[in-house]
Amino acid sequence: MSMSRITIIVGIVAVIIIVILAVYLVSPGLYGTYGTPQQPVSPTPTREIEVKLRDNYFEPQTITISLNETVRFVLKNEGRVGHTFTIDELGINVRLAPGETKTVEITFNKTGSYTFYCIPHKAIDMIGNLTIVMPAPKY
Ligand SMILES: [Cu+2]
Repeated sequence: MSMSRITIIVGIVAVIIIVILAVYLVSPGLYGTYGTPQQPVSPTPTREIEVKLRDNYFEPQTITISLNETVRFVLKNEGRVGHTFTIDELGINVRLAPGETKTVEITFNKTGSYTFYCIPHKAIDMIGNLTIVMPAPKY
């Protein structure tokens, strides 16, 4: 093998190594050992809960959710007047005309409790309670 051929082979190998290193450094996370994943995982609902809005109460009126659950609330206005599903602390305010159904997804990442209510009927007790609890341990 001539000297010039060895030089060419060494050159090609060097270029390949440089390309591999460049790809590795430019795309951290692809290999799992460098950096952290850059895209947050979009939560998929772990549970669907139907909430009926009637004249003038919620059904159910108490809802218990486990910590870190993502819940899709299916809100159905079965009344003859407009109602809202409102949770001040979470910035949620869904208005529903009679007969209307809407969904809202919420991820609960701290324990505690929230009041949900209907704006026009809060004064006559159209109120419910959401409690977020630690999930039962799995054995
Ligand atoms: Cu109402």
